[in-house]
Amino acid sequence: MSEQTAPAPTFPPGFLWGTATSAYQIEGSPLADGAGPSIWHRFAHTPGRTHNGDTGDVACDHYRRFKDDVALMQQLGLNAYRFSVSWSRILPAGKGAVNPRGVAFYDRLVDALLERGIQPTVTLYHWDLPQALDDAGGWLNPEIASWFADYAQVAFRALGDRVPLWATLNEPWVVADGGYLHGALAPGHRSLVEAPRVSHNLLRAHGMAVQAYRAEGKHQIGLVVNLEPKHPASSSTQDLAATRRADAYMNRQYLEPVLSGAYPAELAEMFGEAWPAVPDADLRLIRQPIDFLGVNYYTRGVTRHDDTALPARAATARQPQSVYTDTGWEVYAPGLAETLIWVRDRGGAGDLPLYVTENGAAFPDPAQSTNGAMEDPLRVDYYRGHLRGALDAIRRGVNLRGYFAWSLLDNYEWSHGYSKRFGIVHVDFETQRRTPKASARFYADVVRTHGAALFDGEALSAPGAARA
Ligand code: IFM
Repeated sequence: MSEQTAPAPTFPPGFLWGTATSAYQIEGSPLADGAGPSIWHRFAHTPGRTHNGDTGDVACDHYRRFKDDVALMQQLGLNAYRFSVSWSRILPAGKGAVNPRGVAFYDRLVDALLERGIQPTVTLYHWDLPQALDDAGGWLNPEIASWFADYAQVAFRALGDRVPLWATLNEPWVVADGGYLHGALAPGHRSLVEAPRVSHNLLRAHGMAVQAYRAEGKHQIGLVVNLEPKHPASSSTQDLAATRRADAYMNRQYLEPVLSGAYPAELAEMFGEAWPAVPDADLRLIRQPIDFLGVNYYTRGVTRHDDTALPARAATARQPQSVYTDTGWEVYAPGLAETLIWVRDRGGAGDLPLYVTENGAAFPDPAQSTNGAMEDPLRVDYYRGHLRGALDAIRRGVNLRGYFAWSLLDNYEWSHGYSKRFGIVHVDFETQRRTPKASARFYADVVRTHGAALFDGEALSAPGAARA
């Protein structure tokens, strides 16, 4: 086919263009104005748990600088923002008395966003469980489903008149795997028995919060999962079986109960005696109709058999030809479209609206150029590749409604502390100065041109030809 000028490739009207953050990673002031401590407060203050002993005590000081950060979003031309509410800011003990000053912070944030034409999108749980609830068993206590629904109801009543899109949980797989199986994340447990129980309680909590939303809410509610296409490292029977297990463990463990009402059969085999009995009533609770699915996509997993890597007996094989991020993740842009299409066709989502609720990369600090601009070419390439992937998925009929870059700001990357920078805006943690990187300027261009800037400098092939 000959090269010729084609109409600019565009994203659909009404597409949400945003960035995503989470409370503990950016807010700072964790105990201000009557807030209670969260498990991350305790974990980060426990010696030896985080890189360099870093905590979220100050983070990006967003709690006090949120207006400047919202102004920055507007300067970048963004029309949406995904953030999380800190449960223990608004319910210091996790349940019971509401802290009006905590609620007031999110009120002000939502109003500031709306004043600048930016749609707020709230995640109710992004890993910062109130410490008081952890002291009562946390995600291991089945009562947590109703504690979560009660907290969700407080948030819906306070913000639901202005927030049209709600997510219950962010990345339940990471909560269970990182927090209860491997212990790298709060609360730092290491137990094969606890992990599936926690996953199940997370899903029950999701179901009860969706029910609470139906009783109160006027708009849309969904779940955010992190997904990775699992590709076999070889065609050996062992690697193929490990790939199926890894897929069931990471990708299907949450999607199938929520969308289809059953756990993948592989899980019971994988966990053996650690797998809990699952009452049918729980599965019915978990399978509440949702309005959208949020997909966090970062990388793929080329998978090989490894008996020592429980529970899936699967490990990720390094690809010598690939670029890797600072968190050790392979850059694999085709995986975004592959994941979205998989979710639609085989993950059970069908035509459910999808959002890319996180996508981004940590690379070392960008160099400061003479004119003060921050150059981060690897991150620009990452976004170019993945945004082309998002467009490719839309062309292939995926009902994709929005994209959120992770993250607006360099921030607190959990147990890595401040050593991994995911921001499109650089943060000097000494001064709190924000400086947009080249990736922020690139993203702003993509948003302004509805995608055409993804192909700048390239001859576009004829309409209908694949460009991604
Ligand atoms: O920083 C995290 C975020 O909290 C959840 N998703 C992945 C990001 C990068 O690791």
